[in-house]
Amino acid sequence: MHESTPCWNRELEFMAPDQLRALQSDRLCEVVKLVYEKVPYYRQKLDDAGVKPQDIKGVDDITRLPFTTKEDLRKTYPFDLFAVPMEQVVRIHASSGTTGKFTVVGYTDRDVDTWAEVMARTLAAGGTHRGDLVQNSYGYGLFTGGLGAHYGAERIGASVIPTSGGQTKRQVQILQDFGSTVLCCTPSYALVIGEVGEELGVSFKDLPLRVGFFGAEPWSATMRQEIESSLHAHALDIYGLSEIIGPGVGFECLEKAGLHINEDHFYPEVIDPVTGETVADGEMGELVFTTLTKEALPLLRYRTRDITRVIPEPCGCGRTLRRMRRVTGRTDDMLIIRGVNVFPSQIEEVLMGIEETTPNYVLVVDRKPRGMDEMEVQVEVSEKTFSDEMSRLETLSERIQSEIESTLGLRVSVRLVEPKTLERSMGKARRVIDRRDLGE
Ligand code: DLL
Repeated sequence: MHESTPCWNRELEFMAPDQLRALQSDRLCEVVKLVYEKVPYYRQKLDDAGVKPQDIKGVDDITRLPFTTKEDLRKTYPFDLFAVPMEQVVRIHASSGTTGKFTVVGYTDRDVDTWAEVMARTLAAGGTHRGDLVQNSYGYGLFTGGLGAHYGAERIGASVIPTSGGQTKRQVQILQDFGSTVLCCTPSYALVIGEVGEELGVSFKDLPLRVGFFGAEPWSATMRQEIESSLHAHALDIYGLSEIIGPGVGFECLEKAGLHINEDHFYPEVIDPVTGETVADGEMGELVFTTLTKEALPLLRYRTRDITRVIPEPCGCGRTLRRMRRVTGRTDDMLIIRGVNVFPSQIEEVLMGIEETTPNYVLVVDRKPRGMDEMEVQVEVSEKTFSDEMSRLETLSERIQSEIESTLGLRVSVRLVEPKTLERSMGKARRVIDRRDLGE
């Protein structure tokens, strides 16, 4: 069965676990040496932690290394964590985040090559091959989505259509006229494409589109069903972050049962975000990565702030690369409303379970004059529901309110809005509007 699993690099994706661990150990020793010798900031950090490169003999010693955080990237802004001179940097990307400065990342020739390799694995795992038409609607630019998917598809030898995000009608026209077989974009934009296509009378089931690679923001299992039934194609989750390389850190295979981590290049750990201790195998926590092969921006134990768990059981596809569960939230996405911890994804789950609503919602958080925090859930209802009687809409809004209350233990107000009134995004969707002035 495994011989028939579509894949890009059989040798590395199906490597015996002990061999993989030996490779990771060798590479870890190299990277610690590299940052100690080439990056003064890291040398200082390791000296402060009392660790010398020769103390690290393999991945079992990794917990002796200090963490790297977004704060370290800020302090070294823009280039001071680079381990090579600018003459060897062939590309720079940056992500803006919600607060503060850009996070700037650099790549050598070999880093770009590694990136194409891990993205080729990602796309091949969903069956992409030479001859496929890959419509790449991730944004091209400082964001890593566009060029990351682009190089991966080219590495496979597929034909890339670099549409970038936006101009949705044109996206639908290209999908139809060119007969794109593969689509890459954020899951929220996939829904927008489906919605606009439907308005234009496109019958997706008659199009050759086979599979989509969706990531860059959290989404749920229910959202997968929505996308698959709208676009009539497989919807696979892909994960990554600029600091580590961009997209290509983790990818789903057609089993759709969690994301394989390209762990020969990015060594994963899951920690308790409060204590920093490693959690037991399979427990939820904050994902941490050490880059094992990066040259321009090698990072030790980088705290992603993404919450997930490692799935220790082997996957039905036969790959030995361990899997992680889909990322449902970030430690810093967590809203604290009247003392209750709320992740937007929990509200999304509730909304997705209610048939009369659509996947378009926004959470507006505000602080009342007396200092009480309030959250309003604005959600679009379906056309059919919207034309219902007022009283039925009221019942629906009460039902949503009570389901959220029983799931989260938090009373929120619910505002049902007309279909297609909430802002659509062509990249990462903005789900939370926090009007509280909480300072920095
Ligand atoms: O979003 C890279 C990427 C591009 C991934 C295209 C997948 C597809 P950044 O802009 O640096 O990089 O944002 C990274 O986005 O730490 C997560 O919080 C979130 N994220 C990325 N992929 C997923 C996903 C790109 N599949 C941050 N599920 C990460 C949930 C995701 N969150």
